[in-house]
Amino acid sequence: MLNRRDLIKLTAVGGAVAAFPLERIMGGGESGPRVAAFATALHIPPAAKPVHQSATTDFYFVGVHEAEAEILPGVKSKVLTYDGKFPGATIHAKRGREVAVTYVNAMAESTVVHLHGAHVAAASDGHPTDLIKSGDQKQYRYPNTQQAASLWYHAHAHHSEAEQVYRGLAGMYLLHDEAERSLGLPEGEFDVPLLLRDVHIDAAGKLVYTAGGFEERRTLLVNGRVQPYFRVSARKYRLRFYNGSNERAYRLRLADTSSFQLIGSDGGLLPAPVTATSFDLWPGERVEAVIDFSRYPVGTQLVLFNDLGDVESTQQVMRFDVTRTATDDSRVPAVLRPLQDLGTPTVHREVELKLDLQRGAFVIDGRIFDPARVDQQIKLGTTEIWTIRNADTQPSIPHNLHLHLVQFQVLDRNGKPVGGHESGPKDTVTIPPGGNVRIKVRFDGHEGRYVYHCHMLDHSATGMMGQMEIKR
Ligand SMILES: [Cu+2]
Repeated sequence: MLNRRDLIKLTAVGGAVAAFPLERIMGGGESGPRVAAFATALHIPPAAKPVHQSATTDFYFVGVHEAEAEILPGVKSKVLTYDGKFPGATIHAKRGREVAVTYVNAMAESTVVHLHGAHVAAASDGHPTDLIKSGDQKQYRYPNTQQAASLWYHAHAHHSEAEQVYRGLAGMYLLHDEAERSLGLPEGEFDVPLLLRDVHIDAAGKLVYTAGGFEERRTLLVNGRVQPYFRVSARKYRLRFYNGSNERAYRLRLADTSSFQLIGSDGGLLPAPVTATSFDLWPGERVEAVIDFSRYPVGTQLVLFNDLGDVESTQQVMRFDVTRTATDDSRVPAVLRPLQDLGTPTVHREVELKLDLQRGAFVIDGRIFDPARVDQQIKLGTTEIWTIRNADTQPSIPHNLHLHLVQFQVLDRNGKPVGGHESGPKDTVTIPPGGNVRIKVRFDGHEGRYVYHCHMLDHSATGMMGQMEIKR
């Protein structure tokens, strides 16, 4: 990662005049308060309750407003929330049954809500310029025609998405289906979503947001609480890891480096479970793992480590405390869900991600996002290969591209096939500095304008976003 000194050096060498101060993009180095790790129980966001259910649709009504949350024990923090909850309530959807959510914006600023990973009509996608202004409301309709997946909803108004998500506007959305249920995976209380993120919080509980200030965000939260402990039974759990951080990547492993099974990715189940001892989780990504705690005696405490952290507060994510024995009739079958056949690619595109030091913005193909411009004209029903290049070697900056509307397949990274959770359906993929990734993607089902952008939200907020228009 780039440090401040490198950047100052670069800026001096390039003689660049930044429209957006670079120290605001790249951040500084101070740290937040030290809070004792594992002092708080894991919080599991409540299930959202529909206000009405018709024959076809579950209706939800959600206020978007400022509220207080207890992030540091005994301290109230001002946050932005969906219905006062940090993070938002978890929406449970069933494949084939529509969900309609009306968001009422009671904040002073505009917002947009995007359901990340969802296959939805453009009018409900949460385009970054499709604003819900202060005092207004908007209903989004989600058809839930895609396979079961760990989706999430979050703020997406252009320029303010990074700060609004940072301040709390994010929640999880679990789409279930019968095919998945029939597999016998752990379910109910043994199926647990875990939203990981970092924050820069001062001793008074104030969330400090500086665009690009990732180096100062040295407190890790899981479902809104600092480094919690989670009391588990000695049995299998399905854990759905979400990376809701603006910029931080995680390399997660158990303290004893024992193995577990990866079963899912952004867009749902992998074709088959993959045994692993660690996995990487980049902003916007989801990884599902089944961990079997039955191999541990009651009384065991097992820390989940982030090997990309550099101090204790960013290395220790949470702790599993095995507190009781349990029966377990769940299983992880050898076959989960075959990958969808995306067809034969007929179009090849290239996309380049880069920091533009002259303009002080992150750009795609040399351009800052402009909603009036269409960057990719796409014919409905085509299968394409996109080669995504990350040109940021000096300074060295990772990026991770997210495409709205679709789930794609990652063909290779720097010419080598990918594995692990990247063998499943994906909507967000990381591209290392100087590297390239090829994806295969089919544009089907919906026409209209959608965006693709870096999911390091501090990057997209400056303009690292493009627009694709899908037409018949
Ligand atoms: Cu980026």
